Amino acid sequence: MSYETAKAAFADWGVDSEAALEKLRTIPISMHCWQGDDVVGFEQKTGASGGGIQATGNHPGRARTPDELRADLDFAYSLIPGQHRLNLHAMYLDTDAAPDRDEIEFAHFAPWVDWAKDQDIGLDFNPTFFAHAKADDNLTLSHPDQGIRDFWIEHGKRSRDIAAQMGAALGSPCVNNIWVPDGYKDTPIDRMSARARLEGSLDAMLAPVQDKAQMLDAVESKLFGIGVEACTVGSHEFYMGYAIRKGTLLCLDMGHFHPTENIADKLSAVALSLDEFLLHVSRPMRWDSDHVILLNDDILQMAQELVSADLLGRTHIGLDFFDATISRTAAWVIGTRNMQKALLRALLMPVDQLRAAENALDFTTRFSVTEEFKDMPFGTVWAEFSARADVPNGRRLIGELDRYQSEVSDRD
Ligand code: RNT
Ligand code: ZN
Repeated sequence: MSYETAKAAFADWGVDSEAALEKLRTIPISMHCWQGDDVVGFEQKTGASGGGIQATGNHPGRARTPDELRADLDFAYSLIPGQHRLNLHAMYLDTDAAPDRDEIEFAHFAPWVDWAKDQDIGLDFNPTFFAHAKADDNLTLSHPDQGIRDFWIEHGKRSRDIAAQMGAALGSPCVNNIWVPDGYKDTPIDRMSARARLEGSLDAMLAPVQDKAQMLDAVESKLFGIGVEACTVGSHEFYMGYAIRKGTLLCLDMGHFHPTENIADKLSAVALSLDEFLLHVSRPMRWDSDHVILLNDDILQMAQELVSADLLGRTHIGLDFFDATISRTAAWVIGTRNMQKALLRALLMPVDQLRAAENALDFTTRFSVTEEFKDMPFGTVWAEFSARADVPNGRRLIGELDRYQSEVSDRD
């Protein structure tokens, strides 16, 4: 089918496919650096990431150096239509110095900023509160020991400064997302004190005022992690309250809720109390397994909610998955494109018609239009979108992914 035919088919439903393409072009997706190297980072140490998160698999091609990771990213971005962002973690510093977490500085990330400038890519940032001797007990900002808390508070403050400098250098606010693994394997006796300590540490970290044109603070909740099954100190209720009181962004990770909870449903609920959010788009399978996102119902519903509730302007879309059993660059490319495809489908829905039906309690029309729309030629519009961006699809795309994977397969 030609794009013109598809365009006419959508127009028949009152949907403007040109407007959808134009809108999609402007939506940046923050691609996470950690899919490229299984959440290892470039500190002078090796080993598991800890903190209850785990990349599994040993597919060849893991990026071992910042240069390899940037090469992999350049390749991935070349196959993703549009202009996107990179989400860096503090442990991905690029320097010969070996600063501890409480010693990191903007200079340690300068090569990333230079690269981002060259590629016209915005940067987001994360302090790293795991994979460190002082986080071995899965307690950081809520640790009973003031000295350990202070160490992590300093790391968090420095991360905020680095994020602000990145935002200033690139002319685009850098979202600095705070996630700590803190929790207990077995039922704690004093959750209250742990949460009060976390709150106190966050207050200290967030006390220095930063310019919102340069950086935005976000906080990420979690239900449980491996090793902290009984209690996560920074639970959803904890951070929702905190974000509302302090005016930070709230980060909703799709893997951080009970599997039957629907993140798409949460967006409008929190949107009434918060200005902006960060999404960690992920795919939990039975637990927070961080599988690569598919173009499945969860992602489609999320995209639809962002469009129909008019939340795109208040939402920073970040990805958070890591699979080491498949080509890491293919995971990035296919996962990020899936997010874009979901947004495109949402932008091509006859939202006004569906809303009018719902308001008139005509649930039959809402049902039948939604189902009939599943046969619309979304793929043809996507092909047009990628063709305009000079990005391949289908067998050509897979050929490119295979070619690059075979080039990096002799690493390690
Ligand atoms: C962990 C959180 C967190 C991490 C990254 C690496 O459960 O989802 O966002 O995945 O910070
Ligand atoms: Zn996350």
